[in-house]
Amino acid sequence: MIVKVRDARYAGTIYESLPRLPQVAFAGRSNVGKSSLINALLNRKSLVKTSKQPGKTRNINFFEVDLVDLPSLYLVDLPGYGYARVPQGMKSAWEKLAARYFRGNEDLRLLMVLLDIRRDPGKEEFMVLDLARSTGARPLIAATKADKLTFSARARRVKEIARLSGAEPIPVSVVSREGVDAIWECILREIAPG
Ligand SMILES: Nc1nc2c(ncn2[C@@H]2O[C@H](COP(=O)(O)OP(=O)(O)OP(=O)(O)O)[C@@H](O)[C@H]2O)c(=O)[nH]1
Ligand SMILES: [Mg+2]
Repeated sequence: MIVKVRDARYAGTIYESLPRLPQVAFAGRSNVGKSSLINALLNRKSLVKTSKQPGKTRNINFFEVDLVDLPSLYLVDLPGYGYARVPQGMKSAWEKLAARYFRGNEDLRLLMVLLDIRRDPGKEEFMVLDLARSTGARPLIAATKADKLTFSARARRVKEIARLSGAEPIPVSVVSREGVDAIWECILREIAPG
């Protein structure tokens, strides 16, 4: 099925104050490509600000998306984890913000966990995968910046990430647009089953 985006707009930062719609959230380290991927999904150059400088996005930003012949939804751009380093044992600003966002959020259908295809999943990825499971949202790993590797290196990395995380990652690139349609298919499976 081809997804046609009718309109997409910034809707705010606080979901308690927004009309209820299904949500698809994007989590990952700073600079992994969350904002870029949302723009690619929406076919927009710069609806969401992207940056070479990590830690640009510090709020949870909701983008309301109207689709042709399909239900509307929010794409939710979470801040990159680890933007505020804190002493061991203390919860980071990110964890506090995320805990508030995930807790009791029945509208969150799918959590895309973005991981640079050249990196192994670590503590932060496992933490956010657990958070998704606690809400009942389906977690999925997107391996970003796939264009940075040769075809064979990419296949090796996909296998390795699958082995370490226990889930098959979707390789994506906003440069080649590889994986963009595959992610829409995963979104539709959650918001418009059948
Ligand atoms: N080559 C390549 N570069 C990418 C890709 N996706 C993102 N980038 C680049 O990576 C940098 C960071 O992208 P962003 O989308 O701003 O990353 P982010 O995850 O939103 O970062 P924060 O908002 O800081 O958490 C930018 O310079 C992007 O152009 C990709 O698929 N391929
Ligand atoms: Mg961003």
